Amino acid sequence: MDALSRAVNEAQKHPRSLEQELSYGTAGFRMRAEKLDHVLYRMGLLSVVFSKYKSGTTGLMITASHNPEEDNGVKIVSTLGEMMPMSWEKYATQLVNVSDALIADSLKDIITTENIDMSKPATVMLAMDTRPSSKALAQAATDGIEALGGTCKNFGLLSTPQLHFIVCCENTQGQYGQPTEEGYYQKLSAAFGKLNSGGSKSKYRPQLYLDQANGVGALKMKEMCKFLGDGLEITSVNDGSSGKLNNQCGADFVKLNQMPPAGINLEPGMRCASFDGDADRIVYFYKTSGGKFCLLDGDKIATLFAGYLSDLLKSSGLKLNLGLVQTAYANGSSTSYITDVMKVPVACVPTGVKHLHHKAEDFDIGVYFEANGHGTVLFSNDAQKAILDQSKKTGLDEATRDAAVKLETVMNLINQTVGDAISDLLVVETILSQRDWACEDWDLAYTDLPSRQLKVKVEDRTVVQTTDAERRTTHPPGLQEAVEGLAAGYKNGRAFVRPSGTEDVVRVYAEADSQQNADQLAYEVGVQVY
Ligand code: 16G
Ligand code: ZN
Repeated sequence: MDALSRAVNEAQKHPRSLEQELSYGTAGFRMRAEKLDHVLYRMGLLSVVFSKYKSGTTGLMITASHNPEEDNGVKIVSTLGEMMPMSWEKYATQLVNVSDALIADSLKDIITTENIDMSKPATVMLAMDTRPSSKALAQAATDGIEALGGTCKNFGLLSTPQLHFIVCCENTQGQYGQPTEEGYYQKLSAAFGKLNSGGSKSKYRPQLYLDQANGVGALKMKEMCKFLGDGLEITSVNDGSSGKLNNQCGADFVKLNQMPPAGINLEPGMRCASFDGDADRIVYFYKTSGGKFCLLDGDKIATLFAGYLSDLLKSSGLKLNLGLVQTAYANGSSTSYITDVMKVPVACVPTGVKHLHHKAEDFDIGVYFEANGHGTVLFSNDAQKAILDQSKKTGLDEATRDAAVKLETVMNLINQTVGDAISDLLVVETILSQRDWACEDWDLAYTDLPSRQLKVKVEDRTVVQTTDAERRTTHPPGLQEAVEGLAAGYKNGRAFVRPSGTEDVVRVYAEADSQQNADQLAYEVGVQVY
């Protein structure tokens, strides 16, 4: 039997019972876990075809990130650890929606259009988060991979960024690191150790309270700590031993509710952070001596990173352009601060990591972050080479060389394949330590404008269409004018409306000079959508 017939045959074990049309969205397919069996089988098939197309090992991650424990999802990872290209999303959508009998036709269509040599070998690396449904879904994916003759390397539980990292290492012959979980800990911990070799501090304390969303990040951070030695003392909260995944905890909960997660009795002087369910997002928070809860979100992390890298660039004598990428959700104060004070170019793109990542590639050093805490830094090939050359150059004065070596080491601490909560945590801690800052010092850069997010349930979210990196609507008629009119009524008022890429809702964002005004503006805009 040829591979395509086997793919159809094996599909009997994973029949499509769902009539609903699904689409490969911002973060792959994501929904209630019980609906996903045939989706995973078919994404197993696609990841093999994609591996043959790329002539390299691809990845398949089973997770629904910050969604409730009952959900699950799947994303395909490309050979350098980046997301599957957008041009392939239509194939994923098509393959998932055809009837069981038409699977071979759908695959043939992709193979012909992309001119794929099916005799090439294919390997897919598979990993999953801690959801109870993940294991069975991994079996469905494995069946799909094997039906098309691919080799499945199942890594079991990994954080999403760990899988991206390992796929990248595998396809770059170890240049990026060793393609194993241990290789990940080794690379990051070695860089962290070099950058944090002690010295007395007056404000920075190497103690962190870490809310791990009861997810896979808890297991992986525990492993990482074994490699870090006693450089950083972490108090684990929501480590999965009793609570439910993402329930009253995690980065998304903290960001949306602007309050500490369950399990942390927040007191002034404590530095805290929250991961999301698959450890690709992180936010920090603390309480002022006056008792106010303060969030240090993705925007604050981005400015911390960019400020540090920009200083190192200056001291190292390297002429590389540094830029920052945000989305419409970035707080207006952060954008003004980056532009007016840091004088760093800033770009705005639509929501979703693939858009940010892509835009960040326009810079020698591109820092990208979503306000929700997903982000990383990309160094172009030329930038990497320039940094390595400079750190090895003889005849430089000590301060210049030291800055170049630091840049090189920070580069090794960053998971450039995708936003990574563990890597980002280690970078934040390194910068705070080197600057000898407490959270209050970090937070001084700018003051966030109060903001509010709402979701509105509508019959058909696709009615709302946007332009200008989702900052303006083009449809339905009149909505944009109404939103602008409402925002103009508030000092520093800004609002936008966009259809969610992951849920059947329309999202509203508003900011203004006071919390009350931001709430009011969000409500008024929400009424327009409803
Ligand atoms: C996904 C995206 C995240 C984005 C969020 C928006 C990836 C890996 N993740 O979680 O970046 O912020 O969706 O969701 O791209 P929304 O479209 O429902 O607002
Ligand atoms: Zn996530």
